[in-house]
Amino acid sequence: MRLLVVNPNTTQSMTEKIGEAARAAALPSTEIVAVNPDAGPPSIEGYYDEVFAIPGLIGEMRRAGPVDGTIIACFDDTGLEAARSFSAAPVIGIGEAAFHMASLIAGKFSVVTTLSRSVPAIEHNLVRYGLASRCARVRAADVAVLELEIPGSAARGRISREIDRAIQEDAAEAIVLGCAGMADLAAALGREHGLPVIDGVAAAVKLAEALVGLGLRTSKLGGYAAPLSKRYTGEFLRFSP
Ligand code: 5HY
Repeated sequence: MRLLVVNPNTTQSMTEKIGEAARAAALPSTEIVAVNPDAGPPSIEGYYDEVFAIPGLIGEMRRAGPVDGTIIACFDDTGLEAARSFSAAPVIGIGEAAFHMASLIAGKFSVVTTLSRSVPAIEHNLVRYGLASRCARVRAADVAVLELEIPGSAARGRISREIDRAIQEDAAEAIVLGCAGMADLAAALGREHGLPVIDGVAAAVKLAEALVGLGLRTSKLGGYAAPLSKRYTGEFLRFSP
């Protein structure tokens, strides 16, 4: 099968990291195509960045052509509903994937994300997905997204300390890493802290493989129905359904 993994921000080094994490999790027979848009925010930190990342996300999906599944490699699950409306193949957000995986192995989990401004969107998603009751707390490690791309930065230490707090204060039984840019940290942090630490990229790859393996595709009977044909104007003309 062929899975498209879209990093909706424009930071190539993060896309490469995401692609490596996806390939490490994927079956040998699964082809991973990791991409990011040229235009848009270099990092998504809050609602305003998120909205300007969505055209680029849809543009990469249009450019990729036929795929068996798409993974949105941004922990806010940026543009998830629009992407599911656009594509008949399954579309998985790494946030939703990680929440579901955590709920299968822990009574309750905590999320450790980047900045506090990113917390409300994640809390909102947990409610929308029906998993808020399984999440003890969404925490911010006070790490800017692009700090994760700087070798030797203090980011890993701050994330590790926030995991300690989640274990001590939340009684968290598992940790979900709340940024695609943390994908390379999950295994080591799990060993360091002695509990499951989940990376949403790997979780999304395995869920996509499961859906494709079962022959399940996005239902087009409701909100994910294909967009109605109409002519968009101006710079969005090329997105006309
Ligand atoms: C992400 N932002 O996974 C989110 C994380 C966040 O550019 N990639 C980003 O902080 O919301």
